Amino acid sequence: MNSTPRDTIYASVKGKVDAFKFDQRVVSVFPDMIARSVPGYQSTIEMLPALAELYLQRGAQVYDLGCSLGASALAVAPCAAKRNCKIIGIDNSAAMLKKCQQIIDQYSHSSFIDLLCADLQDVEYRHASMVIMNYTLQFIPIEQRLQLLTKIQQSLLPGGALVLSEKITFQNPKINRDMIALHQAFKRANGYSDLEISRKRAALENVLLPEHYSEHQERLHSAGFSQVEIVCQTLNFCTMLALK
Ligand code: GEK
Repeated sequence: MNSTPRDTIYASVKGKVDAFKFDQRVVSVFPDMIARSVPGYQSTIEMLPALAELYLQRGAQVYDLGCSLGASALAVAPCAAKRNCKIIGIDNSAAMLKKCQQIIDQYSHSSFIDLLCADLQDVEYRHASMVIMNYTLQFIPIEQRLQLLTKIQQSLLPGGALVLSEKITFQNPKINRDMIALHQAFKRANGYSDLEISRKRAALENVLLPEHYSEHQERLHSAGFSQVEIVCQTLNFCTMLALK
């Protein structure tokens, strides 16, 4: 799968579970954690070069919001280099960004990527042709999401696009329960124990706040996006495309 250290953060039975934080402990196992926890993560990253070919405009900026270790930024970097676009990766975890810089420095397109340690809500976005927000909006308090998405929409040039990936919920209670069970089966198949699954769920309670697709769709339209579609979905994780 990958050669990074294995995520065993929630394997221990000891102690109470603290709220999930993107700290050094998470950074050191992050590629393994996200690959084994998020169904469709790899496909989402693999789709980005083709999306970049469609939406990157010469000389415009690309944002990777909640860039973590730079997987999304690196996926669009070859296209950004070709079209002379600057990619700005933003994350508010200093530990993530330090490791992200080390990873990016190993790639030939690293000069096209700048990293910024900041809260997404405090940044002034400008001259963007593509904004990527993969599994990050879910960590922003729900009542602050519209303001952030409106700022992002306003920063996009005509023809610009937002790629938004999120964990989602389902309106029908049985389907919702079944999707959660299928997600747990995915994690179990990837080697997480029932203990690890339940401790991680407790850590993410009130930290990761998923919403139904229709709530995203409505909010994206309220933020000014003209078109909103799902481009791919695996169980309770989906990637939406919103056009200016
Ligand atoms: C990937 N996109 O590999 N401001 C800035 N960063 C934030 C904020 C905030 N308010 N809240 C959370 N983050 C990546 C994966 S992970 C998703 C994204 C996950 C950052 C946080 O520090 C973390 O690095 C990232 O958003 C979310 O494609 O772990 O489920």
